[in-house]
Amino acid sequence: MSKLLIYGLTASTYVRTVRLLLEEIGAEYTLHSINIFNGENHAPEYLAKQPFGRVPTLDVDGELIYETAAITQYLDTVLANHKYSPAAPLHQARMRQIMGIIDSYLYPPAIGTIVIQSLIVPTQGGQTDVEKVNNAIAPVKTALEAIESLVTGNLYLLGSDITLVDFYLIPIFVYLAQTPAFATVTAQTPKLAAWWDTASQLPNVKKVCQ
Ligand SMILES: N[C@@H](CCC(=O)N[C@@H](CS)C(=O)NCC(=O)O)C(=O)O
Repeated sequence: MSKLLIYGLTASTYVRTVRLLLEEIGAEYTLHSINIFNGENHAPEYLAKQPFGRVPTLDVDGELIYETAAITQYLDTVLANHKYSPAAPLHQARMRQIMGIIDSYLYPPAIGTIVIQSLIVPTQGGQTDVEKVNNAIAPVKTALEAIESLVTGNLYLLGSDITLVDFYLIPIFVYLAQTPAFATVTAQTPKLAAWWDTASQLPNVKKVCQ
C-alpha cells in the first residue's frame, strides 16, 4: 500500500475535497500542514512541489501530484476502482463539466470574494467590503444555476451514488452556507438545496469540514 501524504491545510476547500474522498474510501493518509494564510505556500520549498503555491499537493511514495481533479481521479482509480466516478459517458462528462464550472466560475467569486470577505476578513480585524460581496453575487448565482441545470441525481448530484463532484461542491457549500449571501445565491436552485440537506449531514462532512 502506497504512503499518501497531503500538503495543505484543513480549512482549504480543495484539501477537503481530497480528504472527503480518502475518508469515504477509508484510506490512510497524513496531512502535512502548509499554511496559506502566512505565506508558507509561497516558500521556495513548497513552490518546488507546486509551482503555483496552491494546495493540495499529493505525495504518493515520492511522486507528486497537484490539481485536485487529477488527484481525486488518480485516487479513485487506484484505491476505489472508479467507484466515485459515474460509469455512463454522459455522466462522466457532466462530472467534469461541473468540476470545471466550480474551478473556473464558482470558486473565485464564492470563496475568493464572498466567503473571504464575509467570514475571514472580520476575524482578522478588517471590515467586509460590501461592494465586493454584492458584485460577486451575480457570478455565483450564474455558476450555481448552471450546476443546478446539470443535476441529474435524486440524492447526490449525479445519481443515487456519491461521486467526486459531490466532494467538490460540499466544501464550498460548507462555507457559503455560513454567509448572509447564501439565501440569495441559492434562491433559484431547489435541487441544490435538497442535495445540501442530504450532503451536509454525511458523517465524513462533519469530520472533515469543521
Ligand atoms: N487548481 C487548484 C486550485 C487549488 C486552490 O486554489 N487552493 C487554494 C486553497 S482552497 C489555495 O491554495 N490558495 C492559496 C493561494 O491562492 O495563494 C486545484 O485544483 O488544486
